Amino acid sequence: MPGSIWNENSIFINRAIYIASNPNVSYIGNNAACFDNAAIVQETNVNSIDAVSATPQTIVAALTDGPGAIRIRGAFSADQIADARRVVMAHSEDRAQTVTHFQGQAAEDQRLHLQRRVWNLLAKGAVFSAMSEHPLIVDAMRLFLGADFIMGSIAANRILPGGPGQEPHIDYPYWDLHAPDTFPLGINSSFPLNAQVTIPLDPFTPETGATAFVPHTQHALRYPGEADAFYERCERMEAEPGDVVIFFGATWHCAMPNRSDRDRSAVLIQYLPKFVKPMEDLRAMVGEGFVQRASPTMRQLLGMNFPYPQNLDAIESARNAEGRKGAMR
Ligand SMILES: O=C(O)CCC(=O)C(=O)O
Repeated sequence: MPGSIWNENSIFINRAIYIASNPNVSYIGNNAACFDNAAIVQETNVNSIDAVSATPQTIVAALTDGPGAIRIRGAFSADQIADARRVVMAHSEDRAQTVTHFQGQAAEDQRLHLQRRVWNLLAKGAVFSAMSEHPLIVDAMRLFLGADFIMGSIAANRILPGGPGQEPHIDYPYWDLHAPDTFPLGINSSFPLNAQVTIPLDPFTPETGATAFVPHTQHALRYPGEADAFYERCERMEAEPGDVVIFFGATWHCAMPNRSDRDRSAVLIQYLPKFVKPMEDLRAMVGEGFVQRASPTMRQLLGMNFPYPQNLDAIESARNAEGRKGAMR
């Protein structure tokens, strides 16, 4: 394998080439038909692309047959980034004790305070609505997760100088797949149940703790373990403020330690298909006023296009709620 498939101007190797050139890797994708498709045997340079050239199709290709992640240059303005960063810093200055994930080691080492989350960002600034409704991202998510996809979480992850990295993992709803018996028999990544968006608010470099990921690990859905040599195989999601990284959360990844003398913050957005229970109860957290003012896209992101679960027993008037014909939910 080439040393890096993530750097600027490099090309990514798609799944078929990756597997062919790695005989020891047992990434047998779930969609066997892909291997018969000559089109995906071509190398494609979509792992880093500018916002003007990116299309939903290039993004989805990178998440499915590509390495699992794509960086889009220049998706957000300097003003948006500055606005978001100001809010995140203000809300995390004295809130070291928020819930976090994959930080078992940091908790044991008493270093949790050097990594801070800011949850419920929609309620903390209009810029976060704009970020989550970015038209290119929304169109890509419609293609990847289905037209009625929802937002499961929008939060910031701030790692202070000297702050710890995370345990290599995969994301919600796969995040406890280390207990596979709690998932349906035969679960696989042939269709996605998650997409992640990282919007760096500070430079993401190896020194500041840019997210690490192992390309192509999304093809075989599995929680990474000790024997997987994550740190020897990983690439870094290096990016500048204004860029956005979109990845399939089934790709092994983690935040890395911040070895610099500056903060490293990012907005993290989780998107899900309409039927997956969201991780943050966004609809309740934003409040009624926000919902009243919400755009049609935002109402969809809050799950309002998909009205289940419902107390069907409490609906008084008889009606047909589902089906091709005459459905009224
Ligand atoms: O902040 C990062 O670099 C990644 C965070 C992440 O993967 C997570 O919290 O699940």
